[in-house]
Amino acid sequence: MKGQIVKISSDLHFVSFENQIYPCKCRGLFRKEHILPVVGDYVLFHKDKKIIEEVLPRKNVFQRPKVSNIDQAFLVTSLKLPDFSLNLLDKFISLMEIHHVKPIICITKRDLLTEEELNPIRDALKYYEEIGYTVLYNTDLDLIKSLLKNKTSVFTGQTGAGKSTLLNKLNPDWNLEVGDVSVALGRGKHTTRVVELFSLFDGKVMDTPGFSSLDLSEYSKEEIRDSFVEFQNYPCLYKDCMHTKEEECVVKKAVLENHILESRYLNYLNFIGEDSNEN
Ligand SMILES: Nc1nc2c(ncn2[C@@H]2O[C@H](COP(=O)(O)OP(=O)(O)O)[C@@H](O)[C@H]2O)c(=O)[nH]1
Ligand SMILES: [Mg+2]
Ligand SMILES: [Zn+2]
Repeated sequence: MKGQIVKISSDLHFVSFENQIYPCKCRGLFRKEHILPVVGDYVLFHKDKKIIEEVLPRKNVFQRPKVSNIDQAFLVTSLKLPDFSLNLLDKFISLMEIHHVKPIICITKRDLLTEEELNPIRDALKYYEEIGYTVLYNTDLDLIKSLLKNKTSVFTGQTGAGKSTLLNKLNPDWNLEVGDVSVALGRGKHTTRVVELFSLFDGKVMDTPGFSSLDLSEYSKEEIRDSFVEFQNYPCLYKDCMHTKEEECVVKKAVLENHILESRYLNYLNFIGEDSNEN
């Protein structure tokens, strides 16, 4: 049988298969071969013996939280409290692109901004749509539900952005703890928690604060460059152009001509350590 690990508790691995959960142990061989299953792993398992026999190849794997085979990430991004940050949004997008996870931009707290305040942000978001990303609001519940189908999704974003609120709306049965922003921003509260994939609308989802203390420094400059997907539309003369000090760089030209959003380019420089300014 092929199932997916949805939770791990000491040596019990909870495997989901055809809407049932089977608590399984691993073959003894795993320990010897240093095979460490994580939540999200697709496995071949024996339903009656409750033994996991094989961990299937992973599409991706994250270390913190320890999860694998994530198809898409809802980047829950608040417009206010906490303030909207293109730097943070770009960081999440890069992290997901590097891991081959599809980013979906999910905007929250639209109700806290006036139309006037919203307009410049709307312009920026239009750019993200133009380069291929889905942008939606936390009020688009039917759309979100339809996107969950047959996928393994994570909801990630800053503490206080509204992840738990949204998941509770999608599934009132969960009753996830909704944080008081002022307390939650004080850090350190929900950091250690069991990672679990929940079934929802024919898909699997996870609410995680785990990706929120983001640091791209463990990735190479080339990986970060390639995570800015729209740069690939502007092939530079030098194939390995980093779009920094090179002359005749087509990407830099596109930034100057407003074909590439300037904040994206500046954030790129920021992430590869060529510039210390945030924006
Ligand atoms: N005004 C407004 N408040 C929201 C919205 N979404 C969430 N909140 C509030 O933001 C706070 C943090 O929400 P929570 O879901 O705990 O954020 P999480 O840390 O990302 O899980 C709570 O007080 C929510 O009631 C929204 O769309 N509009
Ligand atoms: Mg939460
Ligand atoms: Zn270039």
